[in-house]
Amino acid sequence: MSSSSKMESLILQLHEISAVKFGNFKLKSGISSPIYIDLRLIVSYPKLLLLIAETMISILPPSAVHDVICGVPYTALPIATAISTSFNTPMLMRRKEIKDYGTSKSIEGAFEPNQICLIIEDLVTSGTSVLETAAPLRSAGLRVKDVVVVIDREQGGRDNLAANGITLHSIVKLTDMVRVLKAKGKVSEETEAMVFKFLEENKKVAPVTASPSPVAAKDASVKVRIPYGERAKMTKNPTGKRLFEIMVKKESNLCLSADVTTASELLAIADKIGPEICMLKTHVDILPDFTPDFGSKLRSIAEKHNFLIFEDRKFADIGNTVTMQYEGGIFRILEWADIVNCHIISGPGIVDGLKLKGLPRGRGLLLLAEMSSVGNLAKGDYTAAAVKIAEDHSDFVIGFISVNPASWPGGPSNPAFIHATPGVQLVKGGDDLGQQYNTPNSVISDRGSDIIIVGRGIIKATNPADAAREYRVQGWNAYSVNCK
Ligand code: 5BU
Repeated sequence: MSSSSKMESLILQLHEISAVKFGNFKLKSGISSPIYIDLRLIVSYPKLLLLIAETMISILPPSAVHDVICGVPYTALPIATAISTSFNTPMLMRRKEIKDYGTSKSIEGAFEPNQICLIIEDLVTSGTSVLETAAPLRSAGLRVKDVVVVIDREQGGRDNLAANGITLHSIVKLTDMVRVLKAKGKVSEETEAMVFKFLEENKKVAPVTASPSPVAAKDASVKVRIPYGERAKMTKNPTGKRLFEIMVKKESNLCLSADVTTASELLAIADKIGPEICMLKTHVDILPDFTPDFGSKLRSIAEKHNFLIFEDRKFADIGNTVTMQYEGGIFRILEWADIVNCHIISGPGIVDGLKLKGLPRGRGLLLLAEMSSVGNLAKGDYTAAAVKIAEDHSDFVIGFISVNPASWPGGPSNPAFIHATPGVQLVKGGDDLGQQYNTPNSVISDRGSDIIIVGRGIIKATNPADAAREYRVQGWNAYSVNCK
């Protein structure tokens, strides 16, 4: 059989088992599509599964060499398994959920650093799922250069993947598939025209996460970000500017929340994770072994690795009191923290107070516009008041602690302001005390934030340095795919 008749036979078989459906379907990205492809069904047709596996490998150019393969969970797992057994190529598995017991590994299977891993996927729309699998593979030291898929929906995936250094190979493009089905009398001319029109109108689907917020889903195809480097030029505050610049230089929008139990552990983890982060967040009042030289020690580590220090002090009192709390006491926060944050519950006087001390030193302030915990009251008018206060003090306020800035009326506000979001882990969830977690991609891509703040996701990982790298890569990918 020639390769084109093999392709036709494969397309017809997929149609035969109803893996290709025509109608009106809502896609993961939120858009409605006249065609839907469900390759989960192929597990019931072993011969077809094998044919797909063999065809995938046969279409690869010689440049797509690889040592191991990894399927994107879950639909592509059986395809990857079939390829692995047919071609005797070792397989890896990426966990979608990372356990917090046992080894906590996100990649299962044996591999060596620098080995090349070919990603196997059933179908590509925007390429998000492929990127979500590539990130932990790369974090684990593997090289990812190619992905092979059964169907390319031709909706931007190729470009989004190329922007992340991954070449897309597909058995069949959606337009070719519909053309073959039309030629074989399986779909009408009207259906064909409808699918082509849909593809024409939806050429570019921005990457989204598995559970996009309604706002993000609605706007998924039009999301474009202003690069951090451009925003560095818009901010009036020197610390805000430096933060954007560090993010660009280190390709990191990761802030480590160093919630360890001693100052010596904190300094050790700051040194270890320093290369991965743009900012390190402290709660200095939880450290029993705090000594007056803590600040200078931390600052020298921050200089060594080029990150900023953010003391998550959450000031809340009247202006006069916070000036003393900021500068004085045992901790002398003003001496060593580049950035602090405050509630606005007491009104704008708190910002005046902090500014009095902080601005002459070039420090910056984040306003608590939202919080990550269940049932918190920072929303609606409160959030809007934070935005207003920030605008009135844009020389000192560098941005916000936010949770979903994309949902704010008018979007994430003036691009000079930065959004930092706590409550981030690799899987959505929460703890027993009200913390709520979203994924790096959902926080940066769907919710329009700029910085992910990660605590236990890194601190409690078996290998915090590996975990930090994974968060950095995921956070950065989520930013860069929408940044043109
Ligand atoms: P976690 O281990 O990633 O859950 O830690 C989150 C950190 O962010 C922790 O230090 C909190 O005090 C901090 N945090 C938060 O979780 N939610 C908020 O709304 C604010 C800060 Br503000």
